[in-house]
Amino acid sequence: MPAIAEQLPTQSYVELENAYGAHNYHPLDVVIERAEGVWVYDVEGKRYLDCLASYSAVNQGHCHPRILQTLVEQAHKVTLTSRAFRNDQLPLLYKELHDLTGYDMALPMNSGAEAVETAVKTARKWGYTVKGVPECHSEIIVCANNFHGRTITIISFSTDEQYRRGFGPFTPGFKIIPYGDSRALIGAITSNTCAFLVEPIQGEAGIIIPPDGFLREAADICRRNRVLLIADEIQSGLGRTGKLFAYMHEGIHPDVLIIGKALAGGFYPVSAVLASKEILGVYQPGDHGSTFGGNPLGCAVARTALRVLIEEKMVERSAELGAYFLDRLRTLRSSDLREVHGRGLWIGIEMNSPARPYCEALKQEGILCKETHDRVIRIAPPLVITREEIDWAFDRIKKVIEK
Ligand code: IF1
Repeated sequence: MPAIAEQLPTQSYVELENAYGAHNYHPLDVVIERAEGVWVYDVEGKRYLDCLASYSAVNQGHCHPRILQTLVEQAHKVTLTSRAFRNDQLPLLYKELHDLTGYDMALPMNSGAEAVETAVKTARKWGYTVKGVPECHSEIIVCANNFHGRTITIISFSTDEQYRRGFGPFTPGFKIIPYGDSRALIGAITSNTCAFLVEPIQGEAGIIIPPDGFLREAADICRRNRVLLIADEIQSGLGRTGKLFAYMHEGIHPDVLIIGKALAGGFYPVSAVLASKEILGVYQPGDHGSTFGGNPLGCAVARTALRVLIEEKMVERSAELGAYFLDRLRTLRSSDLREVHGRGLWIGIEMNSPARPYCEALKQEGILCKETHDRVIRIAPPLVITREEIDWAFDRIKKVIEK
């Protein structure tokens, strides 16, 4: 194995990966060795502007120095206590999350999928113990084209055949309605409905923004029917759309909020479910847990990642620079270009043909981005991107799209 700093050529890493790793991904052939802010560097020394930001997990920019310092300092002190004992970071993270979001309580986990699972468990238990749904009859409503993660329960309510094929049997108890359709939501609710789980903007589906007012109507419908509104803001949250959370564009307050990804600035997997005392109060000691959830290293990192996001005005940057980027991208002209849409620094360039060749061409130009749902080039750089870097990116995107 090569020592650090003595690199193999790209192709050697690709071959190793193909030989010894499961092929559950088809990544671009760029082997990243280090990164800083919006820039990543490959093993050949080539520099790229990162327009994916690890699916919004590095909103604060790669290797943010303040978060890095916290990671190192906390790693020298204590990293893991398990929840059998208390640690001095988790209570502070709880309080800071409360102060930042207004939610009473939080339940910490690690990956996004675990937090979604936790929200589903919470909604079911709330349904049985508070709402009075007969045991094992819980129903949860979700949307078509959702993406909430990869566990068996979560793929049980996916509408993407590839995510489900070969993985059954599935978890029952979910109903699927079209995204953005409040009449369908009303129609799907029964006395056994515990929750409506929704992405305020659908990421994987192609950065799909629902019709204006949909979330407000959904919140209203849920409240009138005693159904919990659960917002999955794992990807849309923490500044990506130009607000702290995407639900804020509609002035609502979901009953349950799921966060992850940028919560720890890309240094560490930290996720959480936030809700009121009435809702998270359903848990008794022993009901649910995780070895790593709430560990002091993750909590310390998350505390600084949140502080950096707020103090360095990244949410405001996302709103302002996202609008600027979107305006510029809307001037693109090509017969293959269908539509440019987005909110904050989360922009989809929808083509009439597969987006993958465009992503390959952009890589040649020094921009890394990832297609989604075949025909959408998604642009989601770290929120620390500057106007000059957007101009730099735009020139290259223009060259590739208008070629
Ligand atoms: C992969 C997509 C993005 C998410 C929302 C929960 C999760 C995710 C709204 C689960 C995760 C990731 C997973 C990653 C690719 C990526 C993705 F294209 F698949 F949909 F971001 F757009 N809710 N999204 O977006 O969080 O368990 O992964 O921490 O390769 O599966 P996780």
